[in-house]
Amino acid sequence: MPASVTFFQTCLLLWAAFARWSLSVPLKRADCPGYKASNVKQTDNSVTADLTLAGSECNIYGNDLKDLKFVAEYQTDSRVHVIIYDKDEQVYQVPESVVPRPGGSHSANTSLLEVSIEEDSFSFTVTRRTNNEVIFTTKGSPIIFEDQYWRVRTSLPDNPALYGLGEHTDPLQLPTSNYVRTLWARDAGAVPQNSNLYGTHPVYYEHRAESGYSHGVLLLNSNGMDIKINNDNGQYLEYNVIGGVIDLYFLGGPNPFDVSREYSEISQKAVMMPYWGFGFHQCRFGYKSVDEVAAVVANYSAANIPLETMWTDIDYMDNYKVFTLGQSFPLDKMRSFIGQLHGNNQHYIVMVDPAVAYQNYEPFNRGKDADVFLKNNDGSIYKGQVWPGVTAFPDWFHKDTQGYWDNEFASFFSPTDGIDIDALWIDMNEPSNFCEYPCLNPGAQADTTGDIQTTDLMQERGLAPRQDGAPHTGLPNRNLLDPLYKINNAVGVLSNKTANTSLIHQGGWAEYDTHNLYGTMMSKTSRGSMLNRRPDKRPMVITRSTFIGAGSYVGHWLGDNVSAWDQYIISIRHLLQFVSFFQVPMVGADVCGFLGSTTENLCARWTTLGAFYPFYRNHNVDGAPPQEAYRWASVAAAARKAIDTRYRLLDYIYTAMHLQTVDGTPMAAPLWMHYPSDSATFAIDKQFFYGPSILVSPVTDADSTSVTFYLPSDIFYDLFTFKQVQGSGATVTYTNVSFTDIPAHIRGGSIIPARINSANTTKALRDQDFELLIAPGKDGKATGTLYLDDGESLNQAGTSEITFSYEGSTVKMDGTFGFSTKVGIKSVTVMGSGDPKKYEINEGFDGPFEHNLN
Ligand SMILES: *[C@@H]1O[C@H](CO)[C@@H](O)[C@H](O)[C@H]1NC(C)=O
Ligand SMILES: *[C@@H]1O[C@H](CO)[C@@H](O)[C@H](O)[C@H]1NC(C)=O
Ligand SMILES: *[C@@H]1O[C@H](CO)[C@@H](O)[C@H](O)[C@H]1NC(C)=O
Ligand SMILES: *[C@@H]1O[C@H](CO)[C@@H](O)[C@H](O)[C@H]1NC(C)=O
Ligand SMILES: *[C@@H]1O[C@H](CO)[C@@H](O)[C@H](O)[C@H]1NC(C)=O
Ligand SMILES: *[C@@H]1O[C@H](CO)[C@@H](O)[C@H](O)[C@H]1NC(C)=O
Ligand SMILES: CC(=O)N[C@H]1CO[C@H](CO)[C@@H](O)[C@@H]1O
Repeated sequence: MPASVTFFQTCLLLWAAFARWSLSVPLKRADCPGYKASNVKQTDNSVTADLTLAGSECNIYGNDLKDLKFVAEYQTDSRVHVIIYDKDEQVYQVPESVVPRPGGSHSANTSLLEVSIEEDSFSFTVTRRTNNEVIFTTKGSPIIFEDQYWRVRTSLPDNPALYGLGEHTDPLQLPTSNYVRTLWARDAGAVPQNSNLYGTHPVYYEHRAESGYSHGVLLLNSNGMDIKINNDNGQYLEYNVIGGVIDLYFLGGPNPFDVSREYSEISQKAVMMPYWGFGFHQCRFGYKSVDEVAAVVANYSAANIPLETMWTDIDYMDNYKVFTLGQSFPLDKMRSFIGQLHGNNQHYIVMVDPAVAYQNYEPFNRGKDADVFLKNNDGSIYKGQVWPGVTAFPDWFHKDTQGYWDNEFASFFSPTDGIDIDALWIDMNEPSNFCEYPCLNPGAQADTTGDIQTTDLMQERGLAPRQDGAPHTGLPNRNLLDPLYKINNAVGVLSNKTANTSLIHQGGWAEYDTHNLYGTMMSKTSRGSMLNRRPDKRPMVITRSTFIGAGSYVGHWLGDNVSAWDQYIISIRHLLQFVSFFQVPMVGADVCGFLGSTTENLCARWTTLGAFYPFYRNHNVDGAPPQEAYRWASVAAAARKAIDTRYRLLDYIYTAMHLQTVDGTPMAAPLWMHYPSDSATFAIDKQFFYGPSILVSPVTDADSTSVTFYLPSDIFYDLFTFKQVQGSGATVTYTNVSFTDIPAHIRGGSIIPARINSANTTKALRDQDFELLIAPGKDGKATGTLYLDDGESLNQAGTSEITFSYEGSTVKMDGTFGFSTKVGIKSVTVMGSGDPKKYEINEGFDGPFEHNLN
């Protein structure tokens, strides 16, 4: 396109923006009229009202909508749904196909929460019935609802303890002054703070110190937004959203874990991962050949460090084209390498990106023929620029995309004559686009040394009728590229470095509205394709971009972090968001750091910390010095020790994950969730609970062997020595933490079923017997659980759900025993104020037992 045309268009756009701006100038924000409620109806389980604009429009960032509907539904004893939407139901709503709604109906009288409204001027308030605590109120801040902007503000108590609103790397307890959380999925290399990152989870948890109760608030909305938290005019939280409806779910708790469980009813329960997925993983970007990948596996073995799973980044592809193999990764060698891994009970994972090279090759041609790529308004395929150069992007809304993806997976990842992967890694699905907006010629910015496509090759079809005007697909005539309200996207305009937001998906959904869903829709489709090729086994899919509900399909690695001490420790708060608040439990950061050069001490420390991430993978960027655990003696020693600990505890954490998949109880949690009445815990995000009972307190300072950490007022026992440590609600300093160690404590009151010995693979681990580690609480009692299954079947033939209890000197096992196994419990170790006492027993997992240890 000639530059002059572009210039002319720019002038037009500027003029149009100016015209709109000048229209809105006379009316100030303070003058927005708000709404007036009428036709208010209260039933046993709902409140409904009609809302009409209460004065002349303020049109601050578009056009005010005149007629709205208000609906509050009591859905369960602890959940209330409040939705404010346009009377004509044109405004975009997150499709049920992506986030199915839980529904439900419950009597208002017996709900934990109560919704009340004021009619003129309209406001709504959610209170907790038991103590009249105001959880959320719009009183004093008129609601603004325009075609491309809406605003809702709730006032909050001073210094509120707020969490969530990810994905971010900011403090776990969110700042309350002058703070903005922008939600707009982006490829955020180096995971900076104060920035929008890969995923969007518009849910916050709030803990009230005074009452000791917690609640949660989900905004079920996928549009770009700024959530402002400030105290410039009283403390408040304010949503500034560029589309969609006001769709809020209030979760009444009352304890913090209840809020997580209540949220899991909306996000859907997290999907269970295979047992082997908890093994130790090695990856890097920059392995140049299958021989090099195989050498890494051999070197792990030679170093006697158990490697469960080997990974390959995009290096395996031919010029980074998905569903191809490069010259140094030929099919025969790949098949024999993978065959060897499988023979040793090890596993293999590769990356797949959504962007398909816009080139004359089969996977592209088949996608073009199936018409499943995102299209411009003129019917041509939308082009961006990703690793292979010019690319097309699958439209996950298209009815045939699942079939297309299934077919590519079935052939490329065929167990009989393709790359027989055990699990999948998906990346770049924000979607990431290297091309800067307006990206008029992605080819020009692409690497021109690779295969170059010519558009002549492409007989593109016209645009299928996609804008079908169905309800909730969005108001017409919006500016989908440059709305007047500018969210604080770290890379500027909405479409920069991602897909053009004016694109329309099949079904009429605008990318403007559905951008934040792209990664989760790819996750769902990819999980489907993995299941299609191997219907009987649990898929493990690890994704970068996530939205509400992603955990019901996939896990998440925390993206492209940096090999730096601050990031090692920040990984904890980044991880806890996902496990504890967003119901995406299978998460972990790249151990030793991804970008830049790690150091021996950092890598050793990170290897010991990573052993307590649900997902434990060492990963490194191309060009950086190698960082496999065997590269330094201290890191190798740290890895052997950390993996030994992790594996002996693997069934304990597998049990915790299983519980999360059943009822939403987070498998890892910050301290405040366990000690909600101890305000000293509210801001702690350098320590965390791994499973219900193990408190991990890593060394936090660079190259240090000392750490000062907090122990709540409770009994703890050192995880390694079993020595009792009385916590007193104060910090404790250890000055003796070698680089192969990490402080960890068992909370009194717990029974941990552990394997007596570790093993070189998780398969061999499953043949090891158990011991019970009993850590009595102040009252001398302890309890624990164990879940057993075959570790990989989608539908289990039989499972065991076992409970342990200890009281006096009696240890009991009870529960259901449907999983048949040869292994059993060989000993019981009871901790106490003196030395731990070990008792030999010999019990199988086929029925209850009771032993008096005296
Ligand atoms: C709920 O409370 C209202 C008014 O207090 C009462 O009329 C109604 O019978 C109650 N409903 C139930 C199910 O208890
Ligand atoms: C594996 O170990 C050998 C011997 O120490 C070393 O020469 C080689 O560079 C290592 N290769 C990789 C990929 O780690
Ligand atoms: C993005 O959308 C705008 C408006 O439709 C259009 O002018 C521009 O060419 C688009 N860019 C691409 C790369 O499709
Ligand atoms: C797009 O992002 C880049 C940074 O990656 C920035 O330099 C550029 O100004 C942005 N362009 C627009 C139009 O916002
Ligand atoms: C480190 O010191 C603490 C207290 O000073 C002690 O309880 C712990 O056992 C020591 N750990 C090691 C590994 O020596
Ligand atoms: C793991 O394999 C190594 C040999 O590679 C062996 O020396 C070691 O004993 C094995 N460890 C376990 C726990 O089986
Ligand atoms: C969370 C965090 O520490 N992010 C940092 C990652 O690295 C980049 C580049 O070094 C920093 O800018 C971020 O602050």
